[in-house]
Amino acid sequence: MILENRNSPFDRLKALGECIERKGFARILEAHSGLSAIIAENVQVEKDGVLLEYDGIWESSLTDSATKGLPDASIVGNDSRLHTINEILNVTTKPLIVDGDTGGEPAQFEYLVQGLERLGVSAVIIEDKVYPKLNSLDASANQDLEDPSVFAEKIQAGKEVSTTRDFMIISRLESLIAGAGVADALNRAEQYIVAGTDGIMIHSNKSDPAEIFAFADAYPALCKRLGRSPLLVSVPTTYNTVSDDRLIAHGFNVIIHANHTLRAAHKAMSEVAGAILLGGSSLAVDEACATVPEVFATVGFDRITRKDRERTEARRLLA
Ligand code: SPV
Ligand code: MG
Repeated sequence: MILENRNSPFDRLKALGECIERKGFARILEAHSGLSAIIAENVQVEKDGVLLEYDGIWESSLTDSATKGLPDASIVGNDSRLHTINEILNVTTKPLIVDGDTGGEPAQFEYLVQGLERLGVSAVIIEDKVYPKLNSLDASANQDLEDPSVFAEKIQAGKEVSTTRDFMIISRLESLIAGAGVADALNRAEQYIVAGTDGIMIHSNKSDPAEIFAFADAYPALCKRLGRSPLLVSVPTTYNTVSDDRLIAHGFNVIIHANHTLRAAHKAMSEVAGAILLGGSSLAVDEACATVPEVFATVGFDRITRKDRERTEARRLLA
């Protein structure tokens, strides 16, 4: 299944833009490993007679770090992140959006853009905080904003080294995370749009979506004034009383469910580990676990054994 569904890096890269062109939006799920990416790629559910699936995958700094047992605090470097990105690309075909943290210095960002584009990643999102950044979901953490003109230069530097028209550099506004308000976010969005950004992600760690909607509702007029309409991106982790459909109605083109496979795995692993101790055997957790054949099938082990049998049979017939 996995080896047989290959697409070229360039076809994958373009597929995110093509999806948004076709449907108006893309719904994205986080992955932090090959296995979680296979699940994000393949999950399908039927609702009201319509088959639903994700349009792409988010490679998150939070969940990539957490998978390695490390905090999301600029500790896991690009080489390690690229390792995870490769792991995901190796076993999937859907578009990948990479969380580029702050992007680092402009020269570092140039190399990141070049590397991601070559691999067939569709977009990188970088945030306008100063290095070293701390995860945005901790309201008690320092969330120092970058000077917007410095950030705009970094966007420009990335756009200059990008060689395809399809690779997207998306600017992530951290104004609401830093408590600087919607007006600051709109002001920064203007500078990043002028610098050539392909998208704007407006982030919030509040459960109330009021600021997100205030920004989204003011965004079309800003785009009209500037003569360009970069994509609008939402990460509704904390304001998830709002449905994807409502975000789409407010003009969002990309919706990223940014950490849920890792959080689900974290909870399931903790519960199963405790239940084995409590039960004195693993019998009681069988229901909570995928079977070994299910794991084999998910990662393509069946294919290996089938090919092996076919080769043995072919050799036997020749003998
Ligand atoms: C991530 O998933 O790493 C993100 C989104 O950057 S958030 O954790 O909400 O900051
Ligand atoms: Mg992140």
